[in-house]
Amino acid sequence: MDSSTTEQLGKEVTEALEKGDTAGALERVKKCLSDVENTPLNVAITGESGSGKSTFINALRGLGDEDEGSAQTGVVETTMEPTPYPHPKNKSVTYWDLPGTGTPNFKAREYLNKVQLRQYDFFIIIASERFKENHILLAEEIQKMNKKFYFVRSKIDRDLRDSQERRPKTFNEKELLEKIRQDCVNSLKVNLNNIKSDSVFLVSSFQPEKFDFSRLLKMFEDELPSHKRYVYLRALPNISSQVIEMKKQGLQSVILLVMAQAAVASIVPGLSDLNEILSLSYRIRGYVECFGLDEKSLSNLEERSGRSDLKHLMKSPFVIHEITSDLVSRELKERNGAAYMRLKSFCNWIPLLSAAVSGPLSAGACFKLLFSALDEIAKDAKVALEAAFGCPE
Ligand SMILES: Nc1nc2c(ncn2[C@@H]2O[C@H](COP(=O)(O)OP(=O)(O)O)[C@@H](O)[C@H]2O)c(=O)[nH]1
Ligand SMILES: [Mg+2]
Repeated sequence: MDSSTTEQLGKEVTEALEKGDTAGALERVKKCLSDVENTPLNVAITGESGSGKSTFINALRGLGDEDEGSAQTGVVETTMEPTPYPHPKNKSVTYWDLPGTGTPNFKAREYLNKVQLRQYDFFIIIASERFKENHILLAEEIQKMNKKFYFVRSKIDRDLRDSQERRPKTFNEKELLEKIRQDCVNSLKVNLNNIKSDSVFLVSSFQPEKFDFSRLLKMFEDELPSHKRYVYLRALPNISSQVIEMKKQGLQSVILLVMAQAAVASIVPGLSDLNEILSLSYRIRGYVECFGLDEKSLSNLEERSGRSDLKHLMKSPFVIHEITSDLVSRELKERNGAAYMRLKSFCNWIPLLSAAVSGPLSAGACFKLLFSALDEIAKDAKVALEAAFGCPE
């Protein structure tokens, strides 16, 4: 969310409030929130058949090969149409598996027309070996259309394993990675002279917590237009502390809008239960799912990592217990102390004062609850990740 969005919103809400149109002001905030949360993001993944596109898409969606809704991998591509894979928990984000680029007489322009280049926000060009002429032709055409592309060199785990098996005495992981990176850059440099060594990302979709996967995700974030950032961040796989932190900050930026909604709602006559208006339980449940700490995701993580104790390491009540509105109300009270209780009973006692007194306090209380819940859920996510895979940065 950028400052022009919030400035524009501030102006509209002020205008509505000056006219005494509190319901209208509330509508504006709600619409802004809904726009931020539902902006579509379409990412295209292209490369030769067999290069690892489908597996990479699964990794981006936080799915393993056998998970429900995962893209089929290791199969010969038969379709010539782009296949959409919506994010399992975030329907605004869609990854598109584009048809293979490896055909002889490949025509980049025709290919891009066929797959409707315009609908994508950016492109990922994957190769499991060196980049070839077709990849470069594609990149040049994408560049002409003023769209961004990123080069991903996949299956790095396989390169490392092969080399270690064949040359166990001289094997040096760092040197090998550097060599692969340089090879890729050299093959691209022939035509794309602004390619730098950090423009190629070495990834393993089997071990996204390693190599350049996190750096790639950070690069997308840095280069996305700000109105698309929130949906993007929400959809990220929880592969490293860095990604979890990025995600937390993205989610925090929207709490400010929720807070604005709470503040406006508190002066709209007749609205009093902010917990309900702001769908606090729903939001906090969203955080837990977003960080992969819901029952099912945690079980999956335990299975993948061979650790059976991850659930016991969790501290947030929202991760440990089912998130009911009772739990949320209890936490709201606990986290905001006795003052909240006193004012609340005061408001019940004099209904006319309800909006004036409980409003701002409740808005503040809801804000505090969302902020602290997000913070502790993100912390639990880091603990789970660290326990599962060591300590990926
Ligand atoms: N070792 C390793 N194998 C991979 C990786 N990504 C994909 N593969 C394997 O490469 C084969 C082709 O992958 P797939 O995703 O179906 O490629 P696509 O045809 O481009 O969609 C499958 O057997 C995958 O399991 C990876 O990061 N590491
Ligand atoms: Mg495929």
